[in-house]
Amino acid sequence: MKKRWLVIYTIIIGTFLLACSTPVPTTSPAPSLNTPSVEAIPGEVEASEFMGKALTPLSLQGNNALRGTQTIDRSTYRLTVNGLVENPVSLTYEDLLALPQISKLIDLNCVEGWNFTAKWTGPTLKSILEKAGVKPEAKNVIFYSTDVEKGYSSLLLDYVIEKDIIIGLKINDLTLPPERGFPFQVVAESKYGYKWAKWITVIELSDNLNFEGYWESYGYNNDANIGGPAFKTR
Ligand SMILES: Nc1nc2c(c(=O)[nH]1)N[C@H]1C(S)=C(S)[C@@H](COP(=O)(O)O)O[C@H]1N2
Ligand SMILES: [Mo]
Repeated sequence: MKKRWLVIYTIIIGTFLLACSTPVPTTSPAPSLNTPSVEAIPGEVEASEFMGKALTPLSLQGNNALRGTQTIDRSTYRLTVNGLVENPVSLTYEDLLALPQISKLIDLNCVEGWNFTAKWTGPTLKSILEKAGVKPEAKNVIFYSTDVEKGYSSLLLDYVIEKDIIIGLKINDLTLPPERGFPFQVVAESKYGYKWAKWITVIELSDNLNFEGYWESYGYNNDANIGGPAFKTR
């Protein structure tokens, strides 16, 4: 009888001690893939509207990363522009910030069906390519990222120039967070999300119109026009 009470007391006191020593979570549950954690940079305020349209808050925007978030250091980052150019260049993050910055209101549409509306700010790809001087033979722009070194994706040079395609250094007025592609994401308007390359370190000018990036090599359409076929048609 005595022994039994000792056991019961031990269990009660033991449970109490364990409960007290278990740290109480101070943060919310781990965010799911679609709710990236956004750490605000001091002094930056997220825009909630642009050109009379409500923006999707970053906390509600989707996030896709085939090999997880890539962490790129701002101070050592270099963007190389090479291939069919007059003189290859290597640009710092500050070089990108020093170019004329343009803001656009554009929806990102993932081919999986989710989308969001954001304000994107950054220089045009044209202004970056001009620094290297594009050779007339160049037809295709290939983006190399830290998660896909053989070339993540590509966009036709004509599309890049005619549509004044920008790179997004900022989204809703906030510096692009690491999980969203820091230092930038290609704002490939009118194309499905898989063309919106993130974590880019090299831009290659090429005459190869048959280049296939990561998703394209798995059968996704190289045109990737929103409303058009998601997969290769032949
Ligand atoms: N380097 C790289 N870029 C990428 C991806 C990726 O996995 N790696 N995912 C793409 C896909 S499928 C989509 S829908 C968009 C999503 O952008 P977001 O995660 O910033 O919302 O990024 C695209 N860019
Ligand atoms: Mo996507």
